[in-house]
Amino acid sequence: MKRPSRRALLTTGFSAAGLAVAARLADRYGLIPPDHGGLYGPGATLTYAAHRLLAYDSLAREFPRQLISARPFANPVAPPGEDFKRHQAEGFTHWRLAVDGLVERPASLSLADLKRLPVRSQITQLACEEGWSYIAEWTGTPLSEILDAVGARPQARWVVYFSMEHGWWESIDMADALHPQTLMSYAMNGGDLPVGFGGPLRLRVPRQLGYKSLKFVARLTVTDNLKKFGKGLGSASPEAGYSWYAGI
Ligand SMILES: Nc1nc2c(c(=O)[nH]1)N[C@H]1C(S)=C(S)[C@@H](COP(=O)(O)O)O[C@H]1N2
Ligand SMILES: [Mo]
Repeated sequence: MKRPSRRALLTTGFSAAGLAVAARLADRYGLIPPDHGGLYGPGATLTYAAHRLLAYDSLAREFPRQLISARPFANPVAPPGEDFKRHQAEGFTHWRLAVDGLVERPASLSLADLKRLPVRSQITQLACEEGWSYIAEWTGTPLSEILDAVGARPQARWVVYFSMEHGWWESIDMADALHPQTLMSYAMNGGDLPVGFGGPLRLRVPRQLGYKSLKFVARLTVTDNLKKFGKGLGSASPEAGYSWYAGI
């Protein structure tokens, strides 16, 4: 993807008159979020485009070990279905992460396969849109390593990811997909990732609000077109009234 210059946005400015120009610029550089329609569309576009233009590579804050929350809060999830319970009883040895779409070598990766790829740990904050947050250490495979391993094609623009929990799916752009802090995490605070926190596998996207950090991830699809998924808004969140892009 072609990267626009900082100057292009800065000289446009954020004035009301600038809004239309900014929208045109955003369009030209592919900076339109999938949920750009409707009442909040222009605001969502401006936020997303500004983040990508001004802070494409920015890092989420990482914290010292002593700030790890003693009692992290696990948001309740739907009761697990029979499939999930079976996986849990088997110690997740048959859990697979399917990787498909615009890739050279579609794959089905076990936790052991993932653990053979390069590993990264980081201490970051998970913030829910409802106002609470906690800090924890997450360990896992950078999503970029998975995309490398399967050979993501150059047309790739988004990564769509699906939870085993019904109705939960999300997507991110390549800026977040290839970002060094975006981890397919299988461990938390030094142990296996607990089921309450999304174990065995959770995508941690620390530059965005908690709802983008999907729990129980079982499939990734690389695509150049989000219109093909759900209602075409990029993820389940905008279908429920939350913005697709939740950068912090
Ligand atoms: N599969 C699944 N993923 C999910 C959720 C969920 O209910 N189901 N909740 C999301 C929301 S809204 C938040 S804020 C975080 C909460 O993460 P936590 O349970 O580690 O606090 O997980 C996100 N991922
Ligand atoms: Mo949340």
